[in-house]
Amino acid sequence: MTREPSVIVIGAGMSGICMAVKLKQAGITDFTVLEKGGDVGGTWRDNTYPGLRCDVPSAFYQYTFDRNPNWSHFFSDGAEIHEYFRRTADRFGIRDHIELNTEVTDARFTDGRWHVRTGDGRTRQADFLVGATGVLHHPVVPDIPGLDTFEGTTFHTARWDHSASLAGKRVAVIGTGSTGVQIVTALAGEVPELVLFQRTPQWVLPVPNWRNDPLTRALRRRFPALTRLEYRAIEQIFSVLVAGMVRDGWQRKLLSRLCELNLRTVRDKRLREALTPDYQAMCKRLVMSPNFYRAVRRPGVRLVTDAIDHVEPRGVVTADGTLHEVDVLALATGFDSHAYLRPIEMVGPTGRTLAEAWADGPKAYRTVALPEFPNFFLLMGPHSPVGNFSLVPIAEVQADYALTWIEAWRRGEYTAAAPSREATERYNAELRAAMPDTVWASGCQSWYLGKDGLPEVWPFSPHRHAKMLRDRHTGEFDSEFEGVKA
Ligand code: N01
Repeated sequence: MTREPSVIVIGAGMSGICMAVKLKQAGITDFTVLEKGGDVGGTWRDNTYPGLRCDVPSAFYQYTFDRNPNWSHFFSDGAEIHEYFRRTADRFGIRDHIELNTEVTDARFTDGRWHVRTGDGRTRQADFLVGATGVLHHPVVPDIPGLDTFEGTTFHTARWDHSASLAGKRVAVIGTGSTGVQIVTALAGEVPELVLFQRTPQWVLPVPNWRNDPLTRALRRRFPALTRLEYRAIEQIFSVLVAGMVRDGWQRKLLSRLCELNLRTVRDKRLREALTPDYQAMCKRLVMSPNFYRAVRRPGVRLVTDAIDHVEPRGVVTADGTLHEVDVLALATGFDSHAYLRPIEMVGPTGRTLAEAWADGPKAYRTVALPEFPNFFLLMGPHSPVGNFSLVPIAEVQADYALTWIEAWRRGEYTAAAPSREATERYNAELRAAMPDTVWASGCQSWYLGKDGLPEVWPFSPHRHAKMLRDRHTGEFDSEFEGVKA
């Protein structure tokens, strides 16, 4: 028996596009991608701040099925990456399957199918649901007293207001994660006054960036094997580095040393002390920048380490009572990395809701599925290997996994399947046991940590994650649910 599955994918960012292309390549025609924004590209559509670049080399931050020989830089900028994802959607003919400005509000599995409701009140049905809503897409606006009284321009960095000209303006940036560092590096010297409010210093790895010259690009176009080789080489290097830096390997020592040497380039003792973290490198996501320390030393740039007390109409007041007058306030304060699918309301056939399932924090089965939510798969789900690694190969591995289940359904091997609670608990217990030894649990605050203080990222090598998902582990799945005929 063969059946034609219907699939709804939520989100047309990097992972949603990946899933859609894979469905199309498998000959599945009945699929729809519901995207709440007005364009594809997810994070690369939302983030347009000055200095935006991917901190993973472009040769490795791309799909294996759509290698681009024309990347302009080793680390390309946000606009170029966004354009790449838009082009992939066009080249693989999935645009017709994408419904933009269509926000999913709730999804229920009843009568053996997913019933997915969108903001316009419509309900669509499908045999499978894939959540590809991304990890970092709910901006966190800090709870700073008086923030709404500021008379200048305020925005979160993921909602950069390009209508507000920065020419001649005094700009404040709150936050020193990858985003804050990139913005400060880009704006130093471009605006008369730039104030960086740093709550916690970051370790910064000075990885250089370079332009891919026309000859290199021509060679890549002429010999596509070169791009494949480059991808594999960077993948190997990243896998070895990430695997060793998560635990206490030589890689962690090497990268820590490079960060320390970078910090030493700051000759001013007081400034260097202010920029010196009191936790291990890589405990927070490592920031990559060859020229951040040069930027903070430029005339017109000021690093403020006093705690922010409140904001008033003219600027930011720190705990020592100083008013830092500014015209623009950019909130580089990060994202709610634990939201995942929420606020979408999901209900499985047993009546269990996603809110109940994740009351103690998001947990999944092998990063990709949830007990009691049959025929549902997650891309970039809880505990995915997102720490300083390319998310693109991870999305591909997870999409391939989902596809193997969809293919098995097509062959009539089952009707509805979800991982068992026991298997999910066993898997999560294994993750929990591995967490205390990871660098993320070595004593710092970061978006990697969950409510329970334990990291919500993959504690092993990315290679092990890929290997784990090569097998469907069918024995760990339940296939009988209320209202579903086997
Ligand atoms: O956010 P973050 P991000 N008062 O959460 C500070 C990816 N990314 O947008 O450290 C004062 O890292 C907070 O301080 P503290 C990448 O995965 C990738 O920078 O909590 N400060 C911190 O300094 C990255 O890891 C690229 O003490 C406050 C900052 O805000 C992830 O996105 C580029 C505050 C938040 O840092 C998130 O990076 C950019 C408050 N009330 C981002 N609240 C690439 O290149 C928060 N902070 C791919």
